[in-house]
Amino acid sequence: MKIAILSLFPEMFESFLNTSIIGRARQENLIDIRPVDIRPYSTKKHKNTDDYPFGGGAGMVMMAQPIVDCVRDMRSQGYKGRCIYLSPRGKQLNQQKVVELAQEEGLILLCGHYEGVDQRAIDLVVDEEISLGDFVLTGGELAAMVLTDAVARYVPGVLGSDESTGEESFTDGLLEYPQYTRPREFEGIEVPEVLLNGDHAKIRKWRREQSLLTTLRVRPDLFRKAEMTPKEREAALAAARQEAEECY
Ligand code: 4G1
Repeated sequence: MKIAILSLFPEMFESFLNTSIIGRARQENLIDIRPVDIRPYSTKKHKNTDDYPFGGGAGMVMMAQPIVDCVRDMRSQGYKGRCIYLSPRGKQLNQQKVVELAQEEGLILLCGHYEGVDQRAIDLVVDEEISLGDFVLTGGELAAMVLTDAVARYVPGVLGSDESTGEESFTDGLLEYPQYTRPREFEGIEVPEVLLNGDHAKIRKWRREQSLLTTLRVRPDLFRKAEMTPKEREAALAAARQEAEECY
């Protein structure tokens, strides 16, 4: 998979690209992630990339010309697939969209800065706008890193057999059960007994119950959609009821 990330601040991607699973996948040539500086594409004398907004208002707008020329140059260099503008105007990213994007041959990600980009660049070269959520960011770079990280995990070979995409319970629409490592006791808090006994059927059952109960407690919207047996559903609801009663 080839991903070009177009930005006015390509240096922001340095540690992301060279660390952990993404760093290893790049070294092994499983993914080609290239941060691309938009500035050299400006035809202005001083390589300006932003200008004042027509109609007035605060801040600056990224000019269409350097962006459009940069995207077209990436196309000529074999960067295929959808061009995505990370933008608060897009639909919110979710795991279904991540899996869909991972099927593309490649991606061109455009990161906005300041007040965003001239609408004509969007009209000319952007296929889709995607948002991380409803909050204010300084730029789209962090959003592009989040999207790239999530998509790269689905590229064959990027995850080791120990890190498969199915293991996270999110695949079944549930949150994860609590995890513990050594020592067995920390600041007076013991690791739950069931995890120490080596009874794997019992451990599986406990983890499933914990996933269901945590999901019900903090994300009732996910709980309602998740697949479970009527027994599991009743047990989680009973445990939550019990907890609620303990408040009195
Ligand atoms: C209006 C958030 C503006 C922000 C309303 C999530 C946010 C890109 C994202 C903004 C950005 C809201 C994102 C805002 C983002 C141009 C440059 C847009 C930065 C910019 C809720 C600033 N997911 N924000 N505007 O944050 O790029 O992808």
